[in-house]
Amino acid sequence: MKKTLYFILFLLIISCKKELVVPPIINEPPVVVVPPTSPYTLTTTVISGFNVPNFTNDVVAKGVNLAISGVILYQKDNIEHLIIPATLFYTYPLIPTLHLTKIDNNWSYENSYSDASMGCGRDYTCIDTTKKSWIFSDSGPELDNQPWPFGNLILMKTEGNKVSFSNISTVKSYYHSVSSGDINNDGLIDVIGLHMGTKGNNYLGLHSYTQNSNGSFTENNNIFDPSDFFGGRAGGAVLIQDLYGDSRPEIVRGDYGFNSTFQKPNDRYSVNIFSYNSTFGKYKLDKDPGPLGMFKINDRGTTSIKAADFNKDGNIDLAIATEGTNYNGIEIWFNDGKGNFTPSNNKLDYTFDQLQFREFDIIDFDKDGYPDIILHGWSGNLLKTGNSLNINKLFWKNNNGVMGDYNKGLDIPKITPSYVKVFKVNNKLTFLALKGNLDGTITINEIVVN
Ligand SMILES: [Ca+2]
Ligand SMILES: [Ca+2]
Ligand SMILES: [Ca+2]
Ligand SMILES: [Ca+2]
Repeated sequence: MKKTLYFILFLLIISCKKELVVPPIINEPPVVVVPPTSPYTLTTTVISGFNVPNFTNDVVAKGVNLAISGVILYQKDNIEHLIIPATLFYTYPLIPTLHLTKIDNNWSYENSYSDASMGCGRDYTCIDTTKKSWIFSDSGPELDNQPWPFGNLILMKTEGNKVSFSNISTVKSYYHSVSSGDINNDGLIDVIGLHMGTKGNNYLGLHSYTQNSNGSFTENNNIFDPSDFFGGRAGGAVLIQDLYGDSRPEIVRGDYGFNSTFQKPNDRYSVNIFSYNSTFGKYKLDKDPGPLGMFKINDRGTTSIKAADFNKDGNIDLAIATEGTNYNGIEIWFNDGKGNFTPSNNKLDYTFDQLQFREFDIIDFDKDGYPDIILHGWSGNLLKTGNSLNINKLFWKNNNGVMGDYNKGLDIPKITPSYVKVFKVNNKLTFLALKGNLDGTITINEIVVN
């Protein structure tokens, strides 16, 4: 009897043990291998089979490779447009502007335009973001041992897969910068071209063109007050932007270096802000803060000014790019809300062997609400190492109002373009890395950030 009990107990233990060793049922998820997401998509296309009348392949290549400042990439009606104001800088004849299009994912050469031949397309501004109309500023070529012929402000319109050009300026000038805004408050976008020398009247270095209802432009320099035309003040860049949060935009002019042949040291300033004065019915010099920040050094000249509220205090600030002897950099100037701008410690500076750029764009690339900066670079050992292109160095990230480095994983191997510019295409951050080749072909690298 006792043995039977033990046996039953034994069986119970065994069965318990058996139950214990039954593996639990686990619903394991199916194994999914997630490939690492590349931070970018690179598409390289070589455009061939075209020629620019009267120019040899090597000259076309040179024109493409020096065009940096004036090159634009944009999209309208599912067509991408690449405009290259081919630039030779120092020689005649001027090379025509080139137009390439990307339709159904295929890049092709569209045309060349001798009516938009530029000595150097220095700058551009979009005057109609829907119709995609732009104005380029051309400084003209810098010829050796002869007077410089200067250039024009050139309007470009987009229609289907075509573009057309027309000159809007009345006198040839060394147009170094251009900006757009409604300066006379009639609802039409106007433009101001900043020149560094002109065949006409100087007008503070600022030539204003107001837009007419039929889309043409009329020179209108009486928006300024002649009593503000004093000193030998040169300018390098212009920005039309509402800085005070009222109904009228202000006009900002950035200083350009010191030239003892026509200036006195006390002509040095930094930025001048002209604001609309309703008593005078004109734009008056409103802020003249003197040579502060990087402008303390005499050779510093403004290459580009853009505006955004970098510290998100509700007041629009300035980002000012300057160049000088073996130097290029940007300084952020904060606005106290009354248009008093002060240089901040948010500074970026490079020697030419490190990184060379002239222009930049303000883009909130990480979408955190703080505006960031991306440089348009063409040389320097931080940007180009061996056969790779380190685009990370072009990013200047805003961390809650403090600018700093950023690594977006855009160190791209086996790519040797002449320069890199950033654009928003299809609402995606797109770097355009271009190269003109000696055989007359053009290599287009589109780097879309994922
Ligand atoms: Ca207007
Ligand atoms: Ca204003
Ligand atoms: Ca601010
Ligand atoms: Ca940001």
